[in-house]
Amino acid sequence: MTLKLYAHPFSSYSQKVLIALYENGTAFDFRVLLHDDPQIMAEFAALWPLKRFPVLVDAGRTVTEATTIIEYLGLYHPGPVALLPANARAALEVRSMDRFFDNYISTPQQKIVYDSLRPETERDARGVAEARAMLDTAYGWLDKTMAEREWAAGDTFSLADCSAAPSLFYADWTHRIGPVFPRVLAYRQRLLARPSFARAVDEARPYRPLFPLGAPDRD
Ligand SMILES: N[C@@H](CCC(=O)N[C@@H](CS)C(=O)NCC(=O)O)C(=O)O
Repeated sequence: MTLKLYAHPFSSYSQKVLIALYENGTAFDFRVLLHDDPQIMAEFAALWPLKRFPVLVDAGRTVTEATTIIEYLGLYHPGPVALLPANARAALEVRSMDRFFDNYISTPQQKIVYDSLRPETERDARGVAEARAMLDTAYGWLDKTMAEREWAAGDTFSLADCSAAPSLFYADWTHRIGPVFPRVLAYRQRLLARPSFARAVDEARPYRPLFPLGAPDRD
């Protein structure tokens, strides 16, 4: 039975799962969420009324939330690249870094982008300022944390890097990572060079005009 992934190539949380699938060469049916495809949109809405993507369907079982999907793939469809260490103590660091990228990079980044889609009169200037401040604090913490690390949790590419790659990619577009954070910039470049993420970035290129803040002319 083929895995089905309801997702969009330009979406950061979709890319997080795509990286995991590409790392392991896992076959799946990419159900691309396009508003002009009512069939797929209706399937998706029926699966997950909260309408946040990606969503994975495996033999009738629906799995939501990018982190859970990646853990699920590791348990039920493992490939050559284990994205969570078998050792439970080592796995804690991976999970902790995964939460960091979701909560303190992606969440404020999305806040800024979603705010820009609101009518001027409904914008939340204070919330956006707080999101920018959180990103600066998160960049600073990450810059120190990456001093001795190649990947987010140490020497091995993991779930945390699947989270880091799209979150830092779009965070830089939204609230630029300045030269005062050289290790974050270098880590972002390492992620861009990873073939699984490079493929996700390439597949998303046609959608760059959709970026609400205006996509810069660079990766
Ligand atoms: N906590 C969810 C977040 C997923 C998420 O925010 N997905 C975005 C796309 S990157 C989405 O569904 N956006 C649609 C919307 O906000 O209406 C996860 O980890 O999968």
